[in-house]
Amino acid sequence: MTTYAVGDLQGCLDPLLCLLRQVDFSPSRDCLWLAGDLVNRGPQSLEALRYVRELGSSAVTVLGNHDLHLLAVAHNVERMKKNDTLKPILMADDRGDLIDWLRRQKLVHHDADREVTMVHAGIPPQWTLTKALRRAAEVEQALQNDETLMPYLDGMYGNQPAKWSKDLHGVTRLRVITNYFTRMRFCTADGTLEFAAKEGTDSAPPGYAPWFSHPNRKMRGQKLIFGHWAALEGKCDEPNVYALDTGCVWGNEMTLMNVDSGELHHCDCNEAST
Ligand SMILES: [Mn+2]
Repeated sequence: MTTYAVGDLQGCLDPLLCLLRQVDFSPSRDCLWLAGDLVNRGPQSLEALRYVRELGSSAVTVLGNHDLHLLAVAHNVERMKKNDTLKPILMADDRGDLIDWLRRQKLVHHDADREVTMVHAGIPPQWTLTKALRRAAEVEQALQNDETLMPYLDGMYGNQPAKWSKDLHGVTRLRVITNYFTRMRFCTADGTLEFAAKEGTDSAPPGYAPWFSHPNRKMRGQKLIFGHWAALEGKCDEPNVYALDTGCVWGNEMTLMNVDSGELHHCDCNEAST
């Protein structure tokens, strides 16, 4: 039994299937972790969502910003944006099952045996693993409860407040947690977020740094897998932190990591889709 982790699919299923063939992945034997953003921008969002759902307990998914956006659009809380490729999901016969499955996925996954954690964007410097799991559970509960789902989705969008405080409550509190786990790239040492910069680590605004590079980061040294930040091109100098989004949907490649051995496999996304 081997555990693999893959970066953002963003509606690219063929490159994933190409990678799974490369490693002879078997759903009855192996496990696939997905670092979120299964859907949007790419051509096969519906197919990707169906594929991962059908893997059942052989797959572990954490939610990304695009997955949450799909939930908001499907519940009529937000409109589709110009470049969204979510329509086939919304028109599908099994739309209800797919959306319901998506809202039951986690924001942070921790494997205690392997001592590895996975999240879509990152974990802010000021949070320990215990804190992160507790905060993630708050959002997971809000998503899964019929009474809180709509207020949560409705209050989810926005860049403020830029920093966590334990005194925050309601949808504002859930928004900051969501922004850390699903949208963060740069922050200050105390976890103040900045969303304008989206390029590589060189594009840090003054006073800010990549979330993983702060020397006082509480989870420093612990193994952490993330996606979301395609401009890193899979490069992350921080020991034990693995950047798996290598920009497949932008014509680069998709990366699959053997979580047990650390071995990386790549698929050229232009080749896979022709
Ligand atoms: Mn993302």
